[in-house]
Amino acid sequence: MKLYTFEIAPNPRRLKLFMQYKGIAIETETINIGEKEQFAESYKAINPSCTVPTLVLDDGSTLIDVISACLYLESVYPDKPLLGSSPLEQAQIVGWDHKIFVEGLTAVAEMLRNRGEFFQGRGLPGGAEVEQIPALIERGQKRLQAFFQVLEANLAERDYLVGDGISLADIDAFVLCDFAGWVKESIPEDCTQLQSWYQRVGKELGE
Ligand SMILES: N[C@@H](CCC(=O)N[C@@H](CS)C(=O)NCC(=O)O)C(=O)O
Repeated sequence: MKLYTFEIAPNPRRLKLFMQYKGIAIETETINIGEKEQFAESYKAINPSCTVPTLVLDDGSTLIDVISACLYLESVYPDKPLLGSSPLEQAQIVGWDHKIFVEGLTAVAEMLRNRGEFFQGRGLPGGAEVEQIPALIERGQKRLQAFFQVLEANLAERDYLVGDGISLADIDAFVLCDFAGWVKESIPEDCTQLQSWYQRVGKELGE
């Protein structure tokens, strides 16, 4: 197996924390998206979407989404499960993963990508030419703030988003809280449950 990634970017970081917690080590090559290396022909041949991470399996199959890489790795490395231990938990974790990606990570990405020179003509990740739409900055901010409140409400009576222990859902939400800092947003002061969850989960992840 070989992993192509850029660990400080949010989606690669979700996978990094997942592997770190489970103690999985895979041959890794850095694709520096800050230097636009994802657009090199050699990488495009591996992942035509020009996004990171990409996990290439021994038979040459490629997994280009964090959730698919995590599902695969959880099957191959079942110790320290992060995708639930019952059908219900598994379903809830995948549900959170989807929600956090759409309502949280995408909200921050909208704020980040629709301003500034670096993302000009790159309103969406990957190779498609998409002009910036500044109105999306405000929409992203509102969406993120609303989502922080959703997380807060769900953590009011529980220590983790799903079940009794840490899961990919917590990793996704943890990465989201840090990614928000890229657009100068942070966990709101009134989200006290989310604040203490963030501290606890960070320690558990060794971050
Ligand atoms: N569907 C992918 C999304 C991956 C993604 O959007 N990665 C971003 C980094 S966080 C990227 O590669 N961006 C490339 C770009 O900005 O052109 C996943 O779930 O892993």
